[in-house]
Amino acid sequence: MPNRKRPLVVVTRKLPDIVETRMRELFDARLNLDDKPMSHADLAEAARVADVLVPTITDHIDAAVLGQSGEKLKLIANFGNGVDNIDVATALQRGITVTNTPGVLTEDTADMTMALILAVPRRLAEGSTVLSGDKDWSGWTPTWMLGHRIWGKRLGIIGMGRIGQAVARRARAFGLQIHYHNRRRVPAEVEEELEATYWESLDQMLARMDIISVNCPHTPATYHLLSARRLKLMRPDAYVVNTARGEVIDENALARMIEAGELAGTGLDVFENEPAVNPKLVRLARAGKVVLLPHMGSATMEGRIDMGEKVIINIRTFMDGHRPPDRVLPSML
Ligand code: 8YV
Repeated sequence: MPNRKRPLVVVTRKLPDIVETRMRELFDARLNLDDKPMSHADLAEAARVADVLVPTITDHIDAAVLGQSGEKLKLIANFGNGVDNIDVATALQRGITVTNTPGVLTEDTADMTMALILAVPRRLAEGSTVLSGDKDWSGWTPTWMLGHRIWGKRLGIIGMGRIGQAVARRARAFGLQIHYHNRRRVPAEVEEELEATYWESLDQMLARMDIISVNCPHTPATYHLLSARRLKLMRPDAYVVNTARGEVIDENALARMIEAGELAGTGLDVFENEPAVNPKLVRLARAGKVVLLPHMGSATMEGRIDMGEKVIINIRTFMDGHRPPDRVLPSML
């Protein structure tokens, strides 16, 4: 950017080298090379001095942090799709634009969702420990390690946006019948392509599904959408998979019900209080009843580089005086 002052861009976590290098070329980029999570006070200081803040899911950009923001901070370019780590309403009120990185983690997250849909009923994680454990394998028997078939079962997708649709496409190839609940019904051609059945009532869908996949964002409206009451509507032989946000499910109620045999199992990539994981869930994972992953849904090198590219495009466009492509609008919250 010749003859132009480079914006001070504070990046809160370590990003792939290629992304950081490009940021250094384009901006006065303050990087976090040792990847130590920033404290609330560090974030407030970053908001005070930066022109642009690049946070991730691990940074809580709340009203207190935003309250410290200086005159300069005009853009928060989130490195991530979900923006529930940011108090977007307060940011917008303060005239700060917020952007995210949609689209580039759709396929990776859908792959991980499908992996959990397979792993839980087919006992993949449990089986893989048999050969890596201390005991010798006693050999094949006709009645050992029996899971459940997924072909021909019903999958209920909560949140039929980009990721939900990508999950549906994969699931169809595995012989699952697609059902969904969404704020709005998707266009008829999408329903036709996916042979998807729409349920306006989440309660009614839950009671009829073999597997539920959570693919909606965490917003005030979706907090504990799968509440204890709703989980009780599900059949005891049904499974729940979540690669979206932990907050969408009442985790305690879910763990309690699996422990009590009121639900067949769950595969979770996200948790209500990350990085803390409900001890009941950890116990169930040790007993082979649930599959837990440490928020890996979008963790591919390609995906992270694409996310970085999106962040850079959002910052550059904004600095050039245009509307960045991935603005977060109040209607999306
Ligand atoms: C990202 C995610 O890795 O983008 C999202 O919403 O949940 C993740 O998979 C994370 O948000 C990075 O900030």
